Amino acid sequence: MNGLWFSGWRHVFKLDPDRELSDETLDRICTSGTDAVIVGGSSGVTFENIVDLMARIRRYEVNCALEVSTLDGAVPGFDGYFIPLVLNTNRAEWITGWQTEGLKEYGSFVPWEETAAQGYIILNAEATAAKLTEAQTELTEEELIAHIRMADRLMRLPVIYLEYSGRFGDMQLVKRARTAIAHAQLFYGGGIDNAEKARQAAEAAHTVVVGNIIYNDLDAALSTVAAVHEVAGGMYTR
Ligand code: 1GP
Repeated sequence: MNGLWFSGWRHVFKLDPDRELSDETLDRICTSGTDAVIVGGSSGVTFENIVDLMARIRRYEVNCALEVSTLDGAVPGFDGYFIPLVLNTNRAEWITGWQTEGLKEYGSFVPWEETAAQGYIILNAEATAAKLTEAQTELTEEELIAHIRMADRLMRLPVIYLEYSGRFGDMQLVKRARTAIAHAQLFYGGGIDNAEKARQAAEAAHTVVVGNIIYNDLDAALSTVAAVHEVAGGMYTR
């Protein structure tokens, strides 16, 4: 893989700082055997609710990263930081605009060794992130592959994130996207609500992100950990 701090991650739970999570649920998530917990969300994210959630996760040994998606959401104390760049939007502020604003303010404090850009390609028009960023979600396969090559070959982004948040995506398309990648680590997220979907996603992408189901059916969410690890054990050597 790429030798970066997240390169071994196959299964990730994504927790939304704007949603309630009991101590018991958090305990089961953090001790589930997942490779990491990512804190991130598309709305209602504040410095305070990120700090609160981070402090609770920090009681556990699990890797914990923050997806920084707002200017005041850069909270110190995580193991790693992801900076999303939305690639399939015409709104420049979501590609490099807000990110540059953030660097104007916090650029001297960024822990660069533990910070990585994510090239987001949002493919579900109903996702909050798609609406917020006015993402062009209806991509043909040819257009998707062009975005992949832009991210992977030209921009050399370490992560490409195919985001279907809220809906299970087209795994054949995800697989074809993966085969077009030479360097980046492919994250897939969206609509994984059982072990079978987790298994399919693990066969298609390098890293599988499970979010919403944590809040609706914890046992189903927990079942995705073993499903991904069964598929992913030694599958990718790059
Ligand atoms: C959201 O990709 C993640 O950013 C996971 O999606 O919430 O649909 O599981 P779900």
